[in-house]
Amino acid sequence: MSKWDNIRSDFPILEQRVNGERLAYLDNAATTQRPTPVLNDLMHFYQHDNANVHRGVHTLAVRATTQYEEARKVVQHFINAADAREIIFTRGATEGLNLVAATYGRQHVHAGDEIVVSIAEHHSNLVPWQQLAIATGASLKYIGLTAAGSLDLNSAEKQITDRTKIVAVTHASNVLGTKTPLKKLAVLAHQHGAIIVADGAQAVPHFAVDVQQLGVDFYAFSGHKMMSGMGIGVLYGRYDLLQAMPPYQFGGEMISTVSQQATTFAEPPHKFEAGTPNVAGAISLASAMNYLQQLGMVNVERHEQELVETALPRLLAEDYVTVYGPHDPVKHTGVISFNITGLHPHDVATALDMEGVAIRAGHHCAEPLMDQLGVTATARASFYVYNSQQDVDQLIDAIRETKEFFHIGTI
Ligand code: C6P
Repeated sequence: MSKWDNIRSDFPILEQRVNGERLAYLDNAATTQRPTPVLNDLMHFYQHDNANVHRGVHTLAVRATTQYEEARKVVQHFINAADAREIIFTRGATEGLNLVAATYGRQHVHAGDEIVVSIAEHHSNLVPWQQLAIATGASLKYIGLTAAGSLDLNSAEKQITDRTKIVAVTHASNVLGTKTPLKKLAVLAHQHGAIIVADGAQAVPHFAVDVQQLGVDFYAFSGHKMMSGMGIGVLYGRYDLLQAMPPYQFGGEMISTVSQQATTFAEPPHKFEAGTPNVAGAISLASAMNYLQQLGMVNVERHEQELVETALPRLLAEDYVTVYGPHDPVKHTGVISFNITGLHPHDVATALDMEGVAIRAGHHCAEPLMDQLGVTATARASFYVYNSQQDVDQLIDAIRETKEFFHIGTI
């Protein structure tokens, strides 16, 4: 047994049996589970320190404010931002991406301009740009994929032009399990005078991300996909860009002065954090990041890689299984999408659930990508730190049992 197998005991939720079976939780791309240290930190905040932030001078208010701002610094170091003021707490990746579209986008994108996304985008990094294009008269262009499902740099070179104002791409696909060559795209975008916005929802939880080294202008991700409480996320933005942007929402916390007819706004990040923030969420995110740092992000990536190295060939060996995305485990993150011939993915997910295996089925909020793949939906298994080879075995066994049950290939 390796130290990775012991990690499972940090996650109380995984102790339960589902439909009488050991729980193999393989829906981590949708949301992850929380370890005891994160649950304890959440409980501790509500039992000892709960108060609103940036408002009160009483002891609890000072404690809550200190912890909230300390959490911002933990996030800053986790993604190597140059300054804690570049970290905006949001509800999640979705809100961060909407924020950029509604502020920077509205300010800089005009009729005749171009916004470039990839065909592999989650709706959260597509619909805000599509709606911005509709509202401004800009055009929305798509970077295509290679045959193996990776982002096609040749296509990017064609699509990004001097008319491009914003390039918005995912750092890692929630369907194909591919990583985007973000650094190269950032160089390309900047050569054409565009900014680059990255969706890191499936990246930051799984491998080391350094926003300065990547050269991105904005980078959004969600805490719940990396073991924090729900409803907390992060938007990283280059400070000079944040300073020049209009606010996203208006209200308490984000102002400097307010008179009857006019308001001046606070400096970033508070300019973008109107209203009472998710203080407990931010604290739990810092706690989850500390937990991940103790494991080491290089080790987290390697652990998931090892699981994919066994799971992927075993899935490919089943001739009634179609795997989407690269067939080379080295090119894969811990996300594997597949279908079973003759079965709807929802039936696959239901059948696997009977064996205690939790996977997701559906279009994964990536309908244009589904169209490109020629399917309406896929099944998807996604790994995280607490998964083990036992989960891989349980997945493969459950798929084989599903095949037997539905007489796949024998009718
Ligand atoms: N993908 C999935 O099962 P939020 O909902 O804001 O936390 O994250 C949105 C999001 C943005 N980008 C990518 C690449 C994502 O995968 C997600 C969330 C989940 O694939 C739920 S649809």
